[in-house]
Amino acid sequence: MTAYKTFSETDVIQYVQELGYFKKSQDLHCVEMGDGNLNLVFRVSDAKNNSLIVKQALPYARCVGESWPLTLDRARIEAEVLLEHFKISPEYTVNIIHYDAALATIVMQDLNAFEIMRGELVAGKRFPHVGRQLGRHLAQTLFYTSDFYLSAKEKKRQVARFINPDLCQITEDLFFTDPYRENERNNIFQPTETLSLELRTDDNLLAEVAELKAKFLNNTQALLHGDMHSGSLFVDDKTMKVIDAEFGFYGPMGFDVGSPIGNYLLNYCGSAAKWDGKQKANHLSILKDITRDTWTVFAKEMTELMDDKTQDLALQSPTYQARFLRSVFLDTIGYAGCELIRRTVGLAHVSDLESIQETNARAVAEANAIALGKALINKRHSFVSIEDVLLEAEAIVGA
Ligand code: SR1
Ligand code: MG
Repeated sequence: MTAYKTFSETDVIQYVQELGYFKKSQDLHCVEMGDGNLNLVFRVSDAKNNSLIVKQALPYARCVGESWPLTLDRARIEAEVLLEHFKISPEYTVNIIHYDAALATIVMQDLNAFEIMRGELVAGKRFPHVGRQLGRHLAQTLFYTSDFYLSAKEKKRQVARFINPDLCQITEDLFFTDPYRENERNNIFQPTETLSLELRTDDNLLAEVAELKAKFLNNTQALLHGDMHSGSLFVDDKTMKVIDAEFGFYGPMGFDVGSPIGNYLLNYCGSAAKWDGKQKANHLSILKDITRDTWTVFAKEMTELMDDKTQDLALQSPTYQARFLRSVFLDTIGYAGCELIRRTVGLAHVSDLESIQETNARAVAEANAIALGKALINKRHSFVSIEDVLLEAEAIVGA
């Protein structure tokens, strides 16, 4: 077994040649282009621009440094989650070509014809197909990895295979704990400080967040991607591909459905504060459509799959299935609300808010993200449909 070492660009060229993806005689070009929080990401290409991506996990969190050690097993988890999801939803999942647990490397398809969705949304581009496609991808990947479809024994085997304590702890801390407490990891924009302090004394909010965290800790409903924000989605004008599944584990379905919705709404808050007139109205309208489509397509396909394909006799009860979908809806809205708050006052910020140059506009965007996050968490039990979420966004942020 090859011992772990952190790759340089030269190492990557040698590595892909040894694996046989490029001939040893070929002149290759390699560049490290990772801009995420955790890993190295290399693009290696030949003179004809045939290319591959090599991703390597570092033994620590890249955004913080060696003081935050992190398991290399996340590369195995990422590769295996993406391979499982690819089997179920190949159209919408990046193609993993090879992975090496000891070197913590993954070789994958280069999606260089695509763009990361977050940057595109921040630039005001439109992707009307993404909501429908993501809704379908979520229904398929979550249903086929759940107790509705797998035998109880196989499901337990899969739960064990995808135990991911280090990466889950990041989410447990950054999503549900730190934003509601004093913690040196929090990153608070000065004008937002008063609002962030109010979060810490809101007893009802703290209880609702505790409930969502307990469900995240305990509820092994399906094999989640675990970090389905708009930086994990590659898009072009026709389709989308999901990448970056190192936070994958067996958890509550609503976490994977709520994360992208929280990110569309973060963009909603940012766009409403920095634009006006037609540009603002058109972009907010597209974001509402994507939010609506993600949930409604997910719910429709999940309902059909539960109805047609459920293997477990007890879980075939239509009344149970309707109750189950309602509980996923409530979780989805709650986790979307947590995402709005943690991306505003926690460690990991997003360019949807942070790239706003004008201080007052950014302060308004952040205040709205916190207010909308709180409303989604606190009021979710009174929401009947996704339209209630959109009405709440319009009432707090504008339309
Ligand atoms: C230290 S990791 C910070 C964030 O980046 C990842 O993409 C996850 O969203 C995590 O919470
Ligand atoms: Mg990531």
